[in-house]
Amino acid sequence: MNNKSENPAYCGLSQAQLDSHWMPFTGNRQFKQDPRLIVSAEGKYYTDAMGRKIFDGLSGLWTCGVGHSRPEITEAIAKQAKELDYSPAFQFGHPKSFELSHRITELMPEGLNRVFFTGSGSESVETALKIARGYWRKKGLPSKTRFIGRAKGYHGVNFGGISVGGIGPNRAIYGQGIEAGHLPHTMLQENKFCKGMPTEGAYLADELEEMVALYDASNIAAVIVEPLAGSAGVIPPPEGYLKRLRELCTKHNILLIFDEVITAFGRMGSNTGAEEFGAVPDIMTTAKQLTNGVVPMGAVIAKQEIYDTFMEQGGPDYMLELPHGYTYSAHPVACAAGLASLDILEKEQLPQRVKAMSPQFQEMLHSLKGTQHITDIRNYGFAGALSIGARDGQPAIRPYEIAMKMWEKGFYVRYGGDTIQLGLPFTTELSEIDSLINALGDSLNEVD
Ligand code: PXG
Repeated sequence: MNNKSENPAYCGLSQAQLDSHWMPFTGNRQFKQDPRLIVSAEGKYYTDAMGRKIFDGLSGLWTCGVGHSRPEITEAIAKQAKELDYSPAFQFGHPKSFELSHRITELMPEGLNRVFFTGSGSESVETALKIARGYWRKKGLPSKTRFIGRAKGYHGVNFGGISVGGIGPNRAIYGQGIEAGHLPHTMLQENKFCKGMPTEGAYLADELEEMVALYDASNIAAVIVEPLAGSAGVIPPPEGYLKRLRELCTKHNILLIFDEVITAFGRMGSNTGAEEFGAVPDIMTTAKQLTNGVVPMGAVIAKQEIYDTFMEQGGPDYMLELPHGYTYSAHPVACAAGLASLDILEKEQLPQRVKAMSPQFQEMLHSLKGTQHITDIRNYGFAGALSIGARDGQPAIRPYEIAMKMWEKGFYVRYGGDTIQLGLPFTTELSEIDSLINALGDSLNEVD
């Protein structure tokens, strides 16, 4: 059976078992030669196959801010699975979806009060784009179909999301997408090593005027941006940028969508990025921290006027108003996880904790300035990233090597493109930030 079970790192898996799983966004060939298997998690730490404790420096994939295996969440989902494991998502309901949607609206900026459930961030993005196009049709403006995204944006992996997304390699091999234009990104040379929000760059929002000149507002449905770009390597918005974008969208009758899959529910030190950065979108997409990553779930939150437009134009009452939805929309077990997770966030005042501790995280992260290979450092709330210089023209090699050094030292950090990313659990202590930053400094020095 070609069993590698004599090596505990393989958890008794055969090569055939390893090969059978085509892993997402993973170097499959490398991984299967040297698997990094995680077998359990508690609080801020994973345990790997060798029994080593590993600090979760990205809160899973920006998902698990309140910590792993929280009994409040695991008990809620066990109870829910026993009581009502699944109920049909279409034409029937269960109480928890209404409790959770109302709960979510309480955390939203004023006016965002209609919640559509999905199964992931990518599905939230597709849902938001479809709502935007449908909305304009219902308003009698059917030519408003084009979307404007932004360079370096990440909006998941489905066709709408990669079309508005601005990360080249995620689109390169997939051919024709949907019609989209892209604003420039906001990573300016003069903002390098800036702490928190850069002061320069609000003017970049004015590029929307160029898009309007090019496509005409009568053909543009919506602008979609992450308030803080996450996957591209934690790019905080320049001061005033999002407010300017909001004003321009209003001026030209274009919907504004904030993709808050990473920024909603605490990571910025507020309930949402919209709240933190002082600009309210027409539609917001969320996922990840909504259930603390325990059960897949996303939510799209729309302004009431958008919902009302669909209701008013919905035909007879027995007809559905939005021909869209997922088998797992508002899954009862996900709703139970969401309610328990948001309870913890509120009871333990975790967004407030993130806000209070982020200046210390910022100082410790920026203390790495001057360490070899670092070309930029960016941060906001409990999100931070290092840009790493290329070796022999290859930008991705050093981040990979640094992340592997970190893994050996007992720290999980994310590497992608030319960056190393940190997304601390919301309960992280100063001593843990200190150890993490020290290990990062050592790892950077150990890499050629
Ligand atoms: N929008 C944004 C802003 C995201 O960050 C998605 C949509 C898609 O979500 P799903 O649930 O379909 O994966 C995301 C996901 C990283 C990293 O390393 C980021 C994401 C996923 C995995 C890794 O920054 N973001």
